[in-house]
Amino acid sequence: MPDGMKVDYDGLIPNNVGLNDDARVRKALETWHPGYINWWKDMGPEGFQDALVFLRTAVGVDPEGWAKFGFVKMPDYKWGILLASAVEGRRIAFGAHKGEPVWQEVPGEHRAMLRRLVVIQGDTEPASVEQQRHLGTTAPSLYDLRNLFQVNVEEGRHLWAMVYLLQKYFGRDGREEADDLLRRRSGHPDAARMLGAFNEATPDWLSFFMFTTFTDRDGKMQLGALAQSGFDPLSRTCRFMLTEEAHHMFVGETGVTRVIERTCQAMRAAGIDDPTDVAAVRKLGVIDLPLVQRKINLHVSLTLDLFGSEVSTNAANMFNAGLKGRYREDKLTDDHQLVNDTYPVLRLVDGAIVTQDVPALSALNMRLRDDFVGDTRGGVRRWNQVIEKAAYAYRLALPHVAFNRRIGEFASATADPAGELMGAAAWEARRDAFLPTAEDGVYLDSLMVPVREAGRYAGWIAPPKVGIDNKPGDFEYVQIE
Ligand code: BYC
Ligand code: FE
Ligand code: FE
Repeated sequence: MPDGMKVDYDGLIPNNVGLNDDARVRKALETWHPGYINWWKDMGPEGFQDALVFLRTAVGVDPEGWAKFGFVKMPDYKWGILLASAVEGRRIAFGAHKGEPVWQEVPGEHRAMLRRLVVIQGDTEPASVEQQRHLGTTAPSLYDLRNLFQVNVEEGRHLWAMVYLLQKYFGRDGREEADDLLRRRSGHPDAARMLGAFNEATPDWLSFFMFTTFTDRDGKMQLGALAQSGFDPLSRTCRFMLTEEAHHMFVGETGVTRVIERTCQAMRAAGIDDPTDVAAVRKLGVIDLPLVQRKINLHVSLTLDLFGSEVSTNAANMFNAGLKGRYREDKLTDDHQLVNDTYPVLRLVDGAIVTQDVPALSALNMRLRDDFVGDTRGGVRRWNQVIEKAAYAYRLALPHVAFNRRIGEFASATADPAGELMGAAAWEARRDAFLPTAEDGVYLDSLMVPVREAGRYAGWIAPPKVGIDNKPGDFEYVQIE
């Protein structure tokens, strides 16, 4: 096995970074560990800390079969520190340092910026666990319950990944940042998480599936950009995290697919021809498609905010410094410095949405957001195929990027999901057609009753096509008590 791929499972913290030979960092992490476990027990999945859960654990970083499946109590999960293998002779691929060897230590001139990136990335991971902590009590099946917990333990591992970087490379202030990551809380009035979307509630399973479809996909895009970093330990960490992210988006996208499937089946069986006849559809105990659309509108707009301002000097500085590249920078074929390039950005000018060419370096957030929007289209198309197959004319769509924004160019705009600008009063008057309403919440709550018999599913969601790790339909993914 190539060096750096061996995972040491004997100590408290499984790792392939040679912790056994690094007494200082091992001690720092072992000191941080009890606080993490306390946080997990306080803020992690509520009510299931003693359940045996069928989880995958990373036991290597080679693409083939790194996952080992088995039953484990979540607090005993082996949260490891795993870096993808080093690439021999790797060089910085972009920015002012392009062509120089990658850094194995923090470059002093960029220290503050790099620390901030690692802290922001780290902050989102426990935030999502906190946001999802109540969902276990209403899971629609043991299969879904297990998927929720798999996502949760891996987000916990992503926190470990960033804490390792802080403890190993940032000395005392890194240690303080690592402690603060356990102190902030999603939605807390005085100690909130750093980015907007991570302080929102995830009140029901449809929101969970939307979050993992869209917000975890922001994770994919941001990790993709950080995987290009000239700071090699960050790059290697993110490359391995990306292999886990794929499963999170799978859980989300197939979750929404199964909701739509069930709704279409139930409507057909009841002879309903009009999917917008919400009263009739809700009598069947399934989730109407207009509500699915409103949830898409909400979660997409919250997630678009996570890309920051369209025009951003922070983004330009991070790129120039060689810290954060573009999505798939290594596959792009320009000069990777962008000093003389422009990029088209959507802006709000004199009350109209227009496209303006701006210096490409300042438009990197916009560019990553464009890549994100492109990446989401396949999922929405697959959702629509389910509706089409059931012979309904209804179609789901992504909202326009100007809709319901709090960050960037459109923070002050009031646009509908199609991108039509309107007055604030007109927008307010139509709000309930755009975004989930209090009544929607009450209806969803009424559906969120737990199903805990192996192989059974709540009435609002279809069973999955295949089991996890090819297990049969009646497999008991979570053994409660
Ligand atoms: N909320 O130049 P600007 C994931 C702040 S998800 C609150 O516009 P910049 C995951 C910004 O910090 C991926 N504040 O933006 C998914 C700045 O503040 P300062 C997470 C915001 O800096 C699911 C000011 O506004 N990783 O992994 O270019 C489950 C002006 O900033 C927001 C990352 O995001 C906001 N939405 O870009 C679990 C990667 N947006 O400095 C996990 C690391 C902006 O003036 N982060 N601000 O005080 C970054 O690359 C950048 O910080 C951002 C912002 C892209 C987030
Ligand atoms: Fe993550
Ligand atoms: Fe994730």
